[in-house]
Amino acid sequence: MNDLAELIAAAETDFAAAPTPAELENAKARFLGKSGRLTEMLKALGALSIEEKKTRGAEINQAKQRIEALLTARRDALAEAEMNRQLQAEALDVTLPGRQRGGGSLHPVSRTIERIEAIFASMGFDVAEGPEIETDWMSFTALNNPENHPARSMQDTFYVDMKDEQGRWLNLRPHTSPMQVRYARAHAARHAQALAAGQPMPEVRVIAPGRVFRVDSDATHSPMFHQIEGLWLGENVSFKDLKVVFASLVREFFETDDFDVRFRPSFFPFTEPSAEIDISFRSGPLAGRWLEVAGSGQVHPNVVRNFGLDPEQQIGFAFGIGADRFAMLRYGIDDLRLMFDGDLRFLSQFA
Ligand code: 2NL
Repeated sequence: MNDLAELIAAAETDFAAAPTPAELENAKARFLGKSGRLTEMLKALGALSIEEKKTRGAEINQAKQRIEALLTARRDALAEAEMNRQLQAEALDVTLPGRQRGGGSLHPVSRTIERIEAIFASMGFDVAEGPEIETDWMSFTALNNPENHPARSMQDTFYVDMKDEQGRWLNLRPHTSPMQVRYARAHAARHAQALAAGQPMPEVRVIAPGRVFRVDSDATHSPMFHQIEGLWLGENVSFKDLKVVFASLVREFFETDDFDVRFRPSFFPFTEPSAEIDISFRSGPLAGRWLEVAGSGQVHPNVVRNFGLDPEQQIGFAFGIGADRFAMLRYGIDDLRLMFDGDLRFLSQFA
């Protein structure tokens, strides 16, 4: 083998051994670069005679073309290998199932509130929502709470570090009654106009759902929970109407006729007389137990006056139900805390 054949063989081996395009370019330089082996051979031509230059020059050029062809072949091979590697790495299996969009759903308490709103709406009740931070007058005074009533204490009610116009601390409302007060007061003007025009007295028929706050926390009490209060005032609205409204709520909400309702005497500052409302299912998983589901009563005359209405002409009832408790009874949930942990294993069961 002459020196040029050896050089070609060496280039072929070197190019084949270069694993990357960069290393291949280094290998190229060793043969075809400024001081590469082939370039050195061309420089050595100067020492030869004209005849020898011709033949040797032609041979070297042939060898150069051969080495360049080997180089191009190796470049192409490396580029193709790189392309295949990329194709493999970025392979897309178009037969895979699509990515699921995380399907949201209503929280069981929201779902409960929406259903109860719809049931009351079907009985002609408005839905009133409003502020969660309230004045002392709205949360307590308007509702006939005496100045020294324990509900006002820091042990029972959360306060906000800000005072109202009377110089009293604002509170996180402990019930949604303030919204009914706002609603009733806004309608007092309408009553006055109707009376002046000799029209029949418009009724107040409203529910107020929403978050409420009390200093209380264990398996059955959360410092934040949901209440739905109801108020119905008219010329002649009585406990009889309350019983019908409440029985309708229970029938629609729990989708059964098979239950009893009882009123049990109680006390609230804002109603007189007052009653707890208990229900007992005659069948199903909750059968046989009396369940306390609401507080209620005939709205106290002082409260009617604070609405801006005349208790001699406007009479009626109010009630308060725990929306969380309704949700627990309806869905068979035994720990209130599950409701507010935000655990998707629990929540997704209601999707
Ligand atoms: C309870 C007790 C009750 C009311 C709420 C009420 C509202 C106004 C006027 C008079 Cl604006 N009363 N609300 C009345 C009786 C009971 O709730 O323990 N609820 C879970």
